[in-house]
Amino acid sequence: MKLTILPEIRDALAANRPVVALESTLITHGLPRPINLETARNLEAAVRASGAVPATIAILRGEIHVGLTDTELARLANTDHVRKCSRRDLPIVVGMQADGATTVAGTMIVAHWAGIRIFATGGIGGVHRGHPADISADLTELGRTPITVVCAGAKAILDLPLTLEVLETNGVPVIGYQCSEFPAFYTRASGLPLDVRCDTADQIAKIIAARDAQKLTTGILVTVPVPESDELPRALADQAIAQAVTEADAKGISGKDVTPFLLARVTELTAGRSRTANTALLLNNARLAAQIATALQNHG
Ligand code: PSU
Ligand code: MN
Repeated sequence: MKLTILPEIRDALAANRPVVALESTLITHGLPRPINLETARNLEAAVRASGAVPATIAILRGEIHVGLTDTELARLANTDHVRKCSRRDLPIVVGMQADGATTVAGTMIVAHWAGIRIFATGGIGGVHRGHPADISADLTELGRTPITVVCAGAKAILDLPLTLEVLETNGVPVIGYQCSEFPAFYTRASGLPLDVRCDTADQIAKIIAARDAQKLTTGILVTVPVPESDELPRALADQAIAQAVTEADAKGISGKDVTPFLLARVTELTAGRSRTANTALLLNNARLAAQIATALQNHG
């Protein structure tokens, strides 16, 4: 299988220097233009500023790219109808020579192929509210691919208790970074307890190293609350989410369109306040992922 890996990333991996994978569905389906491109660039810069090499993952005309040039990043951010790629979609986009943006699930798979161990994103997919059979492929992938995903929890557009249950079933350790409750993306807490709290990147690296020594192939989820200064008021977030979920049900939106619809609608309903939170937590997660990737160098 062919991977197109940017030389800088290839060199870093060969020299065992820290690399952080970044997803592309948030660029094509998660954020509107033009802040999608701006955010993608800022995320790469945040990883660099924290001492690691960023690797944004996407499929361009059927080629699997690990790291995008700025021209490629800009093209992806401005292309319509890019396929959202989880596990089932990877053979389709490559076989059809199409463009694909990787979700958390898709990014984990490609990062693992490339030998990258850490990946930063905003929120993971989960179990949808009122639709317990709509379980994101992200949760399945976390159960089978040994990548550590740094996120701000899952948006409360999802059923958070059921999401944690599925992660437990799939054998995924869920770590709170400087927190003891599952963060709810726009808000810092959900009242749902986590498996363990770690206060340093080094502690997280030790858990990753232990998983590897045990030859377990499960992923690890690191959750980091949105910075306090950028948190959304709980009532505003809850109200916008409830309305968006009701609208999605009324419109009969299903399958892979549910998450993009809810994300866009919540942004509208919070009049851009959710955007500040979203950007802040993404940068925060990218920085922590770079610190974990760096700490991992001392733990095999
Ligand atoms: N949650 C967010 N922003 C996002 C996504 C989730 O707050 O952009 C994207 C991620 O790429 C995630 C995907 O992997 O949506 C989950 O989609 P689904 O629920 O269809 O599995
Ligand atoms: Mn789904």
